[in-house]
Amino acid sequence: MSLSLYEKMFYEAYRIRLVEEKIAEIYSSDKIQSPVHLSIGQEHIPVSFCQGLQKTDLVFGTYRGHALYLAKGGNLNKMMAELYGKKTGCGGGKAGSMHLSEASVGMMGCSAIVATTIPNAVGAALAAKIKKSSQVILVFFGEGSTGNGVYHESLNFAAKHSLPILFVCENNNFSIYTNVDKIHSYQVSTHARSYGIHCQFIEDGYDMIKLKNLADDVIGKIKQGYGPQLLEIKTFRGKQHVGPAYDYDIGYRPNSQMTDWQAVDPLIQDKTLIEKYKEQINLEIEASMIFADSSPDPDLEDLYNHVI
Ligand SMILES: Cc1ncc(C[n+]2csc(CCOP(=O)(O)OP(=O)(O)O)c2C)c(N)n1
Repeated sequence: MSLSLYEKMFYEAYRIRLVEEKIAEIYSSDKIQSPVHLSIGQEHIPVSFCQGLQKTDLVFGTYRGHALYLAKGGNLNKMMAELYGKKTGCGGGKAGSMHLSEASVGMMGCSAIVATTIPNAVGAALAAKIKKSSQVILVFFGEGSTGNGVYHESLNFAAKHSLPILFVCENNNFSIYTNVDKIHSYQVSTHARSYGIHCQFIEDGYDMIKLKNLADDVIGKIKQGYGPQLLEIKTFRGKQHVGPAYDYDIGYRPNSQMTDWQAVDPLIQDKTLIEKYKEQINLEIEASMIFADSSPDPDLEDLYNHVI
């Protein structure tokens, strides 16, 4: 039986939610060998954007990359093993949570250094254009990244060379603990227009179907040669910037923001689909943890592999 588009996307996003909730639950056990930046509250965005992509289309992300890795078709066992620092991980246990990649499905990488994958993505878009491939390149980043010079250089270069790239800004309103209004004198999607890039701001970012249709439309235009585009999506980071906890008790954002999010998040509100899929997904997650736990550690000589 084929699922409706909504149910398919719900399933994929809810699977990521449960994976990250499990990561948060086991974090204090120290099985996970790196810091974790959870995307709880934002996971439906990569899911919506990756629906219409081919394996050959390329995505780049940030340290908050679990959702993008899984949405683009990355393997859960390999992701969990990577978090555990194991040889069977997608980066051989050397990349950790912040540097997930899986080139075979077009997940090209993430970085702990803010904004650095934006020029990487522009480079991939330039290569796609030179090769006359039909690929589109997507790069996901937070609004805080737009304060980095390389973001502006990247937008300018992409616009000047009319590259096949979609800039996806997940605006969760915070750069760590700082409200973005205290940092930037501009709104991302308004400002980026000055580079000649077509931009849209999506205020009600929790409607997955709407987001998917918009992504398809914009990606279709890029594939037809319209040049780069930028979408800024209003969203919400459910947990602390880095780590497994909620952080509403420390005072930098009001509790009401959490309740506003919870009221609109389908992964909280759609009780019917939650009941339908929770157990099945949790079994898959348990299996991935057993896989990670029973995998070997990297060998000493692995330190010298994949380095120039
Ligand atoms: C070049 C650089 N500057 C500063 C930092 C420290 N830092 C890590 S995450 C972060 C906030 C980034 O916020 P945003 O881009 O909005 O992404 P979010 O964490 O909200 O997803 C900062 C300043 C860093 N890792 N790299």
